[in-house]
Amino acid sequence: MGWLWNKSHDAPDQDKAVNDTAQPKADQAKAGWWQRLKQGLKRTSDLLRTDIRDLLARREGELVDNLLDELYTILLRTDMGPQAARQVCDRLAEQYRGRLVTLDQLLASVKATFLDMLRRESTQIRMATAGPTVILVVGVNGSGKTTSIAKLAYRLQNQGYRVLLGAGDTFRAAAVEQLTIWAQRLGVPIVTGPPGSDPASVAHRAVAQALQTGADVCIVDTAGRLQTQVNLMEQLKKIRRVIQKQIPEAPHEVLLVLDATAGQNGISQAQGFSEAAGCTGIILAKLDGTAKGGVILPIQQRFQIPVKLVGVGEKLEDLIEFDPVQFVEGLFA
Ligand SMILES: Nc1nc2c(ncn2[C@@H]2O[C@H](COP(=O)(O)OP(=O)(O)OP(=O)(O)O)[C@@H](O)[C@H]2O)c(=O)[nH]1
Ligand SMILES: [Mg+2]
Repeated sequence: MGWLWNKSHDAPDQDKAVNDTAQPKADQAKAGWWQRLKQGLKRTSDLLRTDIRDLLARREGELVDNLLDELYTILLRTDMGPQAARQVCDRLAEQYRGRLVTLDQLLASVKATFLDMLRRESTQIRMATAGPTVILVVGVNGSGKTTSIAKLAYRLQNQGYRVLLGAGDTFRAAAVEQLTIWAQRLGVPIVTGPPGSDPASVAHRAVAQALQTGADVCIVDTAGRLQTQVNLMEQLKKIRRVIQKQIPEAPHEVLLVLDATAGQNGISQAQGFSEAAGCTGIILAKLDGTAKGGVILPIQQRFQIPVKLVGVGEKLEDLIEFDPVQFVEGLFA
């Protein structure tokens, strides 16, 4: 196994739009990446910045001790959960008890607490050292699996990998069609099966074709399901077994797609799912559709697996790697 997915960006040291065609490509990519993250987190950052600034303006001249209750309520609105919000307030109390605090000081303290809470793990996709890398994508209905697969395929393609898709959601005819359209747009091969056919058979044929054609990555879509649907969870296990028979160390990744707009309840549900399906990483989709970007904190606390990618829009470019430092910057940008 290797960790071949190199990071393609550094800190977003500047915020300005890139329009200079003479600027090196890497700088443009970096700025584009930062703009997308910032845009994706805009709803959350608007809430955080505006509400915290308003709080300080309204309560000007008051000691930090008197602001903490209201700050706690603001933080909760981003869905970061009581534990994280309390930690933020505790740190502020420790640092500034009995004193006044400026907006900059307060934001710096909040950011520092967030950073302490976010785990630093490898967000790189685990790639096979030889032969195709198989990535299975799972999650509840409508969480963003199929769209994330298209975006992931696009990302990998741009990194020079030859990608093949497996339409393992045979449950709905429209699902095969949806992935086929993406495959055509991306110009990548796709393996499909008739509606209602066994998804494990599609997965098998997809991996077989990847092996035969020398594809680098085979990404397999699956139908949405709940952890409580025992048959469907068994079906996932069968898909895994079939893949493993062809390539013993595969699937190299089982990515769980979570819908950021589903809030904390959705996250709790998905925890059991993740364990039952043997997930290895999380894609947090639809961050752009919510002011609840703080949900990343409870996700990191509850799941034993890393958030690897975040979805910040519906376009192919809108899937970016999760980087805690940049993420926290984006929350307050
Ligand atoms: N704004 C936004 N929309 C997204 C994102 N990811 C997915 N979507 C949208 O969410 C909807 C559901 O996405 P799908 O990819 O079809 O979800 P799915 O998990 O495959 O759904 P099922 O196959 O029905 O379980 C679509 O309208 C997507 O365009 C994202 O990061 N941002
Ligand atoms: Mg789908």
